[in-house]
Amino acid sequence: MDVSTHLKPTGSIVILTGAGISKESGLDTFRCAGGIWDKVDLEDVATPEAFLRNPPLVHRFYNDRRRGLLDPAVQPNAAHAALAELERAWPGDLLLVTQNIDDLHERAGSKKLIHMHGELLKAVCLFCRTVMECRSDLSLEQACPHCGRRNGLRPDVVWFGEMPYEMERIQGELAACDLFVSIGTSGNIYPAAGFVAEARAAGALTVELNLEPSSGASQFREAIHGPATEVVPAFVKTLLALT
Ligand code: BV8
Repeated sequence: MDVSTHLKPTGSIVILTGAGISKESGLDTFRCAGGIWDKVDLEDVATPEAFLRNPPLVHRFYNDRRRGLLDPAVQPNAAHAALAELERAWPGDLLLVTQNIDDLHERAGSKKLIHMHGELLKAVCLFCRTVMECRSDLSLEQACPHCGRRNGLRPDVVWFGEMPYEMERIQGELAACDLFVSIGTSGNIYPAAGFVAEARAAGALTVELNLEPSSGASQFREAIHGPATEVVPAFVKTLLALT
């Protein structure tokens, strides 16, 4: 494996995760058979226009997912735990960028983490822009606890047509990394799907860990296919054997 022969223990690593890493924790993916976009049209629930058109429908979509995430049966899995261990043990820089809005990486212990598509357990007020914890249902009728206005609370997630969070920081890390690892993402959503090209242009090794080849599989130098709870711990073990 090129990683074993080319990556130095002082190398910097950027990891991108998608819905596939949380699948074995019991959370649905988007584009697999029976996934989220098989049940609802993203144009109806995951755009600013959808929220303006029918806020109760959008709130119901995210309220259902938030309740699902808070089900005690949903716990971080061995892949989340392996990435937290890698952050603790890797001597070089490491940044974990997730497209996921669940909190399973945090609960597994990851700290150097960016939620580029926001967080299901946070809400934002359209009027005062305050971001707050949110562990119960949201509705328009609720008043913002900070400015007191009603009709302004929405999930703090990035919808289609909205700018993902911390893009400058992410692109700076991609331009400087020695290894880019993509885990559990179909490679269909931009700008995340373009990160592999940015990392390659910077001279980084690029590896895809996924159940099956993603849409961007041909752009990766290496690919390891299988369930995340198997391939991620094995890959982390290979990396830590270099230190
Ligand atoms: C933006 C909301 C611009 C929260 C989501 C080119 C450049 C830039 C933008 C675009 C572009 N082309 C098109 C666009 C627009 C658009 C886009 O990408 N459209 C697509 C349809 C082409 N992008 C945007 O709108 C983005 N914004 O670009 O803004 C801008 C510029 C200036 C000023 C303002 C704005 C915003 C994109 C974010 C949208 N929000 N979600 C939520 O509800 O969750 S996207 C949604 O898809 C989720 O966030 C999800 O994370 C993301 C990606 O999906 P995946 O995570 O990959 O999940 P998927 O189901 O697809 O795949 C799962 C994979 O796991 C599969 O491959 C499967 O095989 C694998 N798997 C399954 N089980 C396992 C497994 N792997 C391992 N183990 C297993 N057990």
